[in-house]
Amino acid sequence: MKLYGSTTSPFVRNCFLVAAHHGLGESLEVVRIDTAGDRAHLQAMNPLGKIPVLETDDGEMIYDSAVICDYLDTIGEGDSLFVNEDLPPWRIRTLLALCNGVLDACVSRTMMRLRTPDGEAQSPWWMQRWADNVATGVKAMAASLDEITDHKTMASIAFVTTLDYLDFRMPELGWRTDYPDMAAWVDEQLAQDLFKSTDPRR
Ligand SMILES: N[C@@H](CCC(=O)N[C@@H](CS)C(=O)NCC(=O)O)C(=O)O
Repeated sequence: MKLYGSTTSPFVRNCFLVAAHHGLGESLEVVRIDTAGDRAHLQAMNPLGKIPVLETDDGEMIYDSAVICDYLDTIGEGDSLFVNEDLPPWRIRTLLALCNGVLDACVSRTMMRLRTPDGEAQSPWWMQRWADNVATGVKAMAASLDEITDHKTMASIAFVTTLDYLDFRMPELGWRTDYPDMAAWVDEQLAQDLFKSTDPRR
């Protein structure tokens, strides 16, 4: 299998962490792709032009990241990350959607900032809208923290990758000050080898 992506993408990181949980790391070749430069190549695999894309050994292209995570979970050998005695599967998927929505807003904001560094072509309205979406999303994550800390699930993985991405790309948000309990839990998780080896700053 090939996972097309980049080391900075939190969506790719989620997929990689699911694969690693299931002992699929060896059978997964990670192929770096530049979303701006390799656009035609990427669109041929995913018409939406986004990473990650998973190419299965049968040549099937799977996107987006939530679907890739689901797929890897079904072929893996470890305990399912979408099945848990305390959290129904729909709740795990809703919390994953919450995290991915926060990431969508943060990624859009980051792309706008990086592509228009002088700020001239930026839309202040959209920059504010994305910042609001991130803030209300993180507030909802903090309110759900007790649901996810006791078990390793897709939701707990997504909480960590999402909040670490905010530290990386939007440090001015200051979520750690507003939610110290969540920050303490995230730091415990980030000390684990798998999170360390997938740090987007590396
Ligand atoms: N909903 C998608 C989001 C993926 C996404 O936004 N990926 C970004 C990189 S982090 C991307 O490929 N952006 C390129 C573009 O939009 O042109 C998923 O979960 O896979």
